[in-house]
Amino acid sequence: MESHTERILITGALGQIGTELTNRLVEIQGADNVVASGLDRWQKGITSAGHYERMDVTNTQLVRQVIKDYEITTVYHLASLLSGTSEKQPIFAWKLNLEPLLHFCELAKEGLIQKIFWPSSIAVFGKGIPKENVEQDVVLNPTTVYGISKMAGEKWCEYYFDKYGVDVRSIRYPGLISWKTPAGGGTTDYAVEIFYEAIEEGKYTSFISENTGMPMLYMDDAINATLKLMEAPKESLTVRSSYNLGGMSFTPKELAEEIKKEIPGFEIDYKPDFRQQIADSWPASIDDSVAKKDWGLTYDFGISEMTKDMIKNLKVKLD
Ligand code: AKB
Repeated sequence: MESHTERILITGALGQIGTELTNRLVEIQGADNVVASGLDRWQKGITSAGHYERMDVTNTQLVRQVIKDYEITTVYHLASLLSGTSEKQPIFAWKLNLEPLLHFCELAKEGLIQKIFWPSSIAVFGKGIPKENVEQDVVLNPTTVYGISKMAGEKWCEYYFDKYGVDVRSIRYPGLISWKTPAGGGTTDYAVEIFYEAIEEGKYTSFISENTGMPMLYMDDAINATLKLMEAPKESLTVRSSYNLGGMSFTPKELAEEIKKEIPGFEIDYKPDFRQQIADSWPASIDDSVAKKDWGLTYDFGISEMTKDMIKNLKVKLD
């Protein structure tokens, strides 16, 4: 493991992953070494990071200045539009999901930063790819704007590593589930919303049909995996596009059964919307053996541990 003080910039720091990743990075590196950034105005308690920059990540001049001012060594570039929102704003999604990544790669090429983390997604796989246990190296065939942007981003990461030795690392996240921050604009968001509605209303209408399986990951496991990948020695990494991460796989019906064990009487019905088509083009389960072998990926949460933890914490939060 490489253990030294880093100066970290997080983009999208107020988002679903960003909020929790920022807290963990503050614990590890100290608040003064962590700069959170996002589009919101600064307000007290906005983040646990020692610094906050209100920054549009497509503003290349400002980004360069922030990196210089804070002597940033490592960037966690999380700002992105998710799958549902990307379908509604395709051109903007392409711009936001791709251009800042290229800019960070350029800054690393110049030697201004040393390491970049960039999230990809299971959305890269797409139509015609086996549904179950999708391997690391299958041909990618995304049919969504989001998937296309993530596939292109992966290729750019690989290109900058091969050509210029830029140390950019990436994970293909499945759906992420957390009680601390709401999801926003994704196809897998039903698996977060369902918990809020189960606790507050005792029922939920799912926008994904009952037997559609998708891979999911509890946020604690997602953060641990991200930090593990970033701490791994360079030489152990064999994938420079993006690592598969399987987490757990379940359908809305299976999740509802699990919730009923904790909230008897919980009811679910199904009204699939445009996101069903997106889900239909994604895999149901993922083979993540390469990540396990290269950098020791492990998980603590399966569907029942996750469900119990979500309900326990959300009940307190929503009280
Ligand atoms: C989404 O649903 O868009 C995201 C993802 C799987 O990348 N959660």
